[in-house]
Amino acid sequence: MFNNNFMIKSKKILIVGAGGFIGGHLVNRLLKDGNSIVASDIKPKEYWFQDFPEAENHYAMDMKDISNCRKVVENIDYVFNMACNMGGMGFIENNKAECMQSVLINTNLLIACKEKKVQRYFFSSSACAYNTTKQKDVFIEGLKEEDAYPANPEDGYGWEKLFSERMCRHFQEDYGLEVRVARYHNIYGPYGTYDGGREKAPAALCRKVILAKKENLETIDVWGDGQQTRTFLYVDECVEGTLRLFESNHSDPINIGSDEQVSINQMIEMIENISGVNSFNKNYQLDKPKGVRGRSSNNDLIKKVLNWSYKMSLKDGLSKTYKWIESEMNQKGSNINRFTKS
Ligand code: GDC
Repeated sequence: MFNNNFMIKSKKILIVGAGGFIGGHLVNRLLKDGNSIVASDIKPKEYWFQDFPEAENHYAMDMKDISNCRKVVENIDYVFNMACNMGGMGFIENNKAECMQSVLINTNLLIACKEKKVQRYFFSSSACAYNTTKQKDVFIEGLKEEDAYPANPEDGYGWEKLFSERMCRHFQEDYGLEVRVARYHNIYGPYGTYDGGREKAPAALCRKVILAKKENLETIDVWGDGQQTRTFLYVDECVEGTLRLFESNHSDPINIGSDEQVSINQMIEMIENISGVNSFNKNYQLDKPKGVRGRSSNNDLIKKVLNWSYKMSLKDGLSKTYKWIESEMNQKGSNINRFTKS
C-alpha cells in the first residue's frame, strides 16, 4: 500500500549506474532528500552526465566483477541498480551480446546484497521486456504487466531485462531480499545522450531539428516511416515514480511510463513547434533500426498500487529537453558522452 510518510531519508544508498542518465537524476534527488549516497559507474569521471561531490563516487568501476559489488555494498541500506549497457534502437539492435552481458551486473549485485544483508533492492527493467508480437500495430492498447508473458521480448536487450527481473523475484522468494522492479517506457530529458549512437528518439530528433535550424537545412533524417508509435516519460516523473514504488510493498514488475501515445511524426511536429520552425522535409530511412511498430504503457496498476500518476505532458518535457540540448550543442558542438567500452 502507498506509504504517506514519503520519502526515503537519512539512508545509506548505493546507486549503480550513477554516471548515466536516470542514475544521475536519482542521485541528485536522493541527496536533496537528505540521504548519504555511494555512487558507482563503469564510466570514467569525464563521461558522467552528473557528478555530485557530496556523494562517495566510484568512477570506472565495473560491477561485472563481483569483488567490486562486494566492496561497495558494505554497510548499505538500499541498492538501486540503474546500470546496463544500453541505448536507443540504434545501439540495442546492433549490440545484442553487449546488452546481454548486463545480466552479470544484476546477478553479482544481488549476490552481494544477499551476503551483506541489504534491506531492499531496485532493478530498472524496460518496456523491451514485453512480448513483441503484442506490439505489431501502431496505436496499440497500452501494455499491461501480464503482457510480458508468454515470453518473446526484444532480442538481446529485452531478454536480459526479463531474465534479470526473474532473478530478482527468486532472490526475494528464496533469500528474503526485498525487491522492486520497474519497467521503464522510453525515459527522456536533460543530462542524457543526444548523439554518438546511443541516443533515443526524443533526444536524437531534438538534435536533428536544432542542427537543421542552425545550418538552414531543409530536410531531416527520420528512421522508419514515422508512423511507428511510442510513449515517452520525462525523467523527473520517472524518478518520482521509482521512489514511490521503492517505498511501496509491490515487488512484481510494474510499468513506469506515459500513456500519451504519439507517432514519431507527431513528436517531430511538437519539436518543430518548439524550435519555432514551421516544418522540415522528412527523409524516411526505412533501412534504419525501427524496433516494434507500436508501444504504450497501461498505467492502471501503478495508479492502483501507488495512487500516483505522472503529470508532465510530452510537449512540456520536450521543451525542457530541447532547451538543454540546444545549449549543450551551442557550447560543445556535440555530446561528450561517446563512451562505448563494455
Ligand atoms: O531509439 P528509440 O527511442 O527506442 O526509437 C523509437 C522509434 O523512433 C524507433 O522506431 C526508431 O526507429 C524511431 N526513430 C526515428 N528517428 C532517430 O534519429 C530516430 N534516432 C532514434 N534512436 N530513433 C529514431 C527503447 C530502447 C530503450 C528503452 C526503451 C523502453 O526502444 O531503445 O533502450 O529500453 O525502449 O521503452 P525504442 O522506443 O524503440
